[in-house]
Amino acid sequence: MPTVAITRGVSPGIGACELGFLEREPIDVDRARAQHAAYESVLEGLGCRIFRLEAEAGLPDSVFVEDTAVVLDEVAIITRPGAASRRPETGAVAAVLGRYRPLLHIVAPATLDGGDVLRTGRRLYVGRTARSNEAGIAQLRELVRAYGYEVRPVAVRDCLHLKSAVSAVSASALLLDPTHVDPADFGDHEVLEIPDGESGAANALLLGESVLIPTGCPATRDMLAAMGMDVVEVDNRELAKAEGGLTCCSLIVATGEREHAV
Ligand code: CIR
Repeated sequence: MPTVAITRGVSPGIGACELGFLEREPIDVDRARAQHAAYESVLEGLGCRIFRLEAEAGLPDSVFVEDTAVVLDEVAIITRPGAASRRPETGAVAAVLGRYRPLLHIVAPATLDGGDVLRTGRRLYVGRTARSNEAGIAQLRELVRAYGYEVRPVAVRDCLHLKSAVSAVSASALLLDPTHVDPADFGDHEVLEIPDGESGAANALLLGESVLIPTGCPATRDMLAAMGMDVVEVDNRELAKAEGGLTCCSLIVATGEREHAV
């Protein structure tokens, strides 16, 4: 199926990004841009058409487009990010997503970050984090109910987003860091715990039959490869200093043949 990956250029202001759990360290914008471009090339190589939004100097975190929307088969939900500085990011993303899906919106006082929403089939796991509040979870539940999706809140400990700690690596398997989420919350899935010391690998991006994981996680790579998965390593070290992972930098949209009128 034709697939679009919506991305956004790395802001020259990325050094002023929001941080939840990391100490601030300098980010080399040129290196971040080179790594981001390589990431886009990987997506392109795996069959995505890249729709790259312009970098925004005044929106330090705008490269992390995942947080601005939840894309489902039938609709897309434009979020209201938990960090106030990130709320102006949604407009440009909504303008593009509106071509492909009818849009629904999370509204105040609710907050929700797309990084807190993990979809498996017709179920949406939603992380309870500093970024996604109870009103956000409740609004999401109401918005998607008509489309047959069930929303399941999940506790997240000591990390930014749910998907920092658990992500899908196949239609049935989840890759998970048990220091941040409880494997029992995902009991009816095959749960693969990340090898010791490779916490960053818990944020993997499944694209078709391929799984993107960050470089520097050889035990995870070997574990997934031994299960027959096509594993692609992507160097994301510069944006990782801004607490961004591989899912964060794109919104993957299966487009079918039709586009909606804008
Ligand atoms: C933030 O704190 O919002 C950004 N510095 C990082 C966002 C990463 N996004 C994600 O995990 N989905």
